[in-house]
Amino acid sequence: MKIYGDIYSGNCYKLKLTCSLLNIEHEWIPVDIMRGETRDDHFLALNPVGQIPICITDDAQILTESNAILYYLAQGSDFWPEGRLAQTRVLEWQFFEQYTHEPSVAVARFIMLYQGLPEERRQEYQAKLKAGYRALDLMERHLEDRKFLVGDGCSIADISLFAYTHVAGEGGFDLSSYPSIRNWITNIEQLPGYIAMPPAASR
Ligand SMILES: N[C@@H](CCC(=O)N[C@@H](CS)C(=O)NCC(=O)O)C(=O)O
Repeated sequence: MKIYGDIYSGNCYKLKLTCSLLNIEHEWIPVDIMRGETRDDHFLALNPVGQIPICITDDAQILTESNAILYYLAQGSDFWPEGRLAQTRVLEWQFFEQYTHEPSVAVARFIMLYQGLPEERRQEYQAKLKAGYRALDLMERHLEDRKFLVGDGCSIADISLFAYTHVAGEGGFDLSSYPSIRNWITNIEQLPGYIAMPPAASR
């Protein structure tokens, strides 16, 4: 299996983390979005959308969309819980991640960490912060009396949302008033096989 990604991108790191937690062997092929590597002909032939991550399976199928790939990786493991209701709850959180959380928390981080908060994006950045805090508030309320987002164990819902939440500080978010989120982050970091995203300074 091959995974094309940027380890500092939460969408890509969530695959790396899942492979590590589930002990799935793979070749990691680094792609630099800042150098336009997702837009060259070679990459566009693999994913016409021009985005990472992508996964090429052992039988040469090209998979796109990080949360769909997590589903592919987690089938048959505890990270994809049994039962129609639990599975639907996992999907609810994953859709929330892609439509509400990632477009604010990850984009604020991109503007700050990758682009250095340029003047022309400051207004947009403030709007992303506001929307991001709304998403974090919702997670905080849900996690007040829970160890993980769905059921008693860690699922791919947690992995999806962990990816950008645990580095939200790099986007200017202050998690000090989110104790339940901070406990949840620790719960994930303590899982056997956990692998950290390398520090942003090493980018
Ligand atoms: N919905 C996609 C989003 C992927 C995405 O936004 N990828 C970014 C990196 S985090 C990317 O490839 N950006 C490069 C570009 O759009 O040119 C997923 O979850 O996989």
